[in-house]
Amino acid sequence: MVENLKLKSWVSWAENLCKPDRVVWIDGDGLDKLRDEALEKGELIKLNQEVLPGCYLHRSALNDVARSEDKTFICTTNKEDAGPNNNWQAPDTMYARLTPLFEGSMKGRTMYVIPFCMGPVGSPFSKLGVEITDSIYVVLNMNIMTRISKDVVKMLESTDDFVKCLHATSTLSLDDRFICHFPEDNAIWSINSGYGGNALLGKKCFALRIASYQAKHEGWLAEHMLIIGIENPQGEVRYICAAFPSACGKTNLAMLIPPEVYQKKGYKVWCVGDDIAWLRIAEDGRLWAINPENGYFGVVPGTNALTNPNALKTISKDTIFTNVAHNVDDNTVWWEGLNNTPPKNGISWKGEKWDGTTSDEKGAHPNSRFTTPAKNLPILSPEVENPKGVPISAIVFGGRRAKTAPLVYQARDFNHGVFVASTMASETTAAQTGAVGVTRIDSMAMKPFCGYNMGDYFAHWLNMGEKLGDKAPKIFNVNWFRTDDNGKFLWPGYGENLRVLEWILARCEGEIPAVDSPIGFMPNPEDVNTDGLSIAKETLDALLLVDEDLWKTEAAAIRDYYKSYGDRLPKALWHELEHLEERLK
Ligand code: GTP
Ligand code: SPV
Ligand code: MN
Repeated sequence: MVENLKLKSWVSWAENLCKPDRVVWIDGDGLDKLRDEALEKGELIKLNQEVLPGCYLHRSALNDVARSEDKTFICTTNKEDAGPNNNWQAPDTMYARLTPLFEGSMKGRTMYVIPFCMGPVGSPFSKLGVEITDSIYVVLNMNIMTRISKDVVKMLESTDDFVKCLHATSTLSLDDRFICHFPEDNAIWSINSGYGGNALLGKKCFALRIASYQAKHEGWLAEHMLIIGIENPQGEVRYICAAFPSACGKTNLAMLIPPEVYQKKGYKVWCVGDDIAWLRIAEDGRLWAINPENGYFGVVPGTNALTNPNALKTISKDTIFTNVAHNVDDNTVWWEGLNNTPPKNGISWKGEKWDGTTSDEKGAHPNSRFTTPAKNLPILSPEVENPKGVPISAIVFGGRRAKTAPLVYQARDFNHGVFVASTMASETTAAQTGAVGVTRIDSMAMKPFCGYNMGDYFAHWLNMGEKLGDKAPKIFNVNWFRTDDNGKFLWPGYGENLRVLEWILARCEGEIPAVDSPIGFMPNPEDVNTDGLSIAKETLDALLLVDEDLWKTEAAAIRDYYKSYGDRLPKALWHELEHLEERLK
């Protein structure tokens, strides 16, 4: 299908290895036939097309419902280059371990070859990839999440610069499940998982792990960040990037609907991206961002008409639901947090009869997901296809912290911001396998996604700050998840988060003063706009409290964490830590 020799020989090599019955190239056409095949095989269930046009339900294997971090490897020649933040194996060792697993793995099946583009087609920011897979589910999801077209196929005729992504479903055996990255070879090998982040290789594997490695060498940043534009009543749009760990609120913030008082004043929010940002310093010396993706792979539970009406509208058509409950009576879908009326005649994500009352079992898996095209989002930014991207005013970091982190604070300068980001911690969620609710440091929300030693990554961030100079975005930290003594969230969150973003933008414009604290600049409580919000003054005070004892414990944990990077940890960050310890004395 293509004449590019490097691509052709790689595909023939994969064909010889995996031994499929046939090879099919994907250029965006003929997907209806594939969908029909998936329906026939039971890989997809066609939902009620009157209520949910173009929507399908997929149930994954019970052992394959989240990213498997313990099965994820960065394979660099030197172990130190992968860093303490990654599982490591030498490339030769891993190729030798995986080759027999791929051997004949597609016998009796079809091998699909998917050329795809991450980022607007034709943008100098964008990058090409080719995923080989034997899963129709992967093909259909990649078609939503990335740009797939004849134009992309054509682009591959004239370049050898593409990431080689090899995926096989195989037996889904947990023991032989591997998601391996070979950044020195621009290659990814994934086997025995069909789940999102493990199998849709354009997403975390390419757009973060491989791209972060490329970005380090090419002088840009690949980050786990949403991108939103906030339009003020004067019609000016300012863009913010925000990095929160998995299942900590990126999609919800990216699609937020302003509180009524803001709507009346004329505020609008535009979504550029909900999960990944590629950032470069442009000719004007500022930091500009594109969203490399073309759709959203979002957490379903908790999505409803109050929390995220934009998402709800978006997923009412052309959407693949994975691991939600099936309402057999009207052939629709249901999940925890949609409403209080679970189906009477339902089937749970496990494929078992379920009616919401018979057991403690959930109808939808906590990490059940929707895959939906960006073009269906009502507040999609008109800049989303702009090849230059959008200029970034502020970078926000945040996690899920019951205590410790206040609602919002600002870093004193860029280096302090890198310190704040590198030391952010969050409670684990269902987005990765393993225990939920364990607090761990997740630097820049990138710890599971940085394709190289994070000590070097911090140095790269500091270096970018130096290059940006006084044009650098201001850096902030937020926490929507602070709780009271009964474990109840103190902050209403969701659309109301715009109130915090307004403070952030006012700080960027130098419009309001702030209070200096040991951890950074805090808002004066009266500068957090609470018009139209019923929140007690004590609650707001509690949200903004910096508990110095908790922060002393935090500083000690940071010290241990930093030590794990040895001499790869930049000295500037040790200085920042000493400064924090000093101020807490
Ligand atoms: P990934 O797709 O895994 O990267 O997750 P994400 O960061 O996009 O998180 P998402 O927006 O899907 O939110 C995850 C969970 O957090 C959902 O259950 C949301 O309902 C909940 N959530 C999001 N924003 C808020 C908020 O402001 N306050 C509270 N209390 N919960 C929130
Ligand atoms: C995440 O876990 O951060 C996700 C979902 O966005 S996955 O694609 O599985 O990584
Ligand atoms: Mn994510």
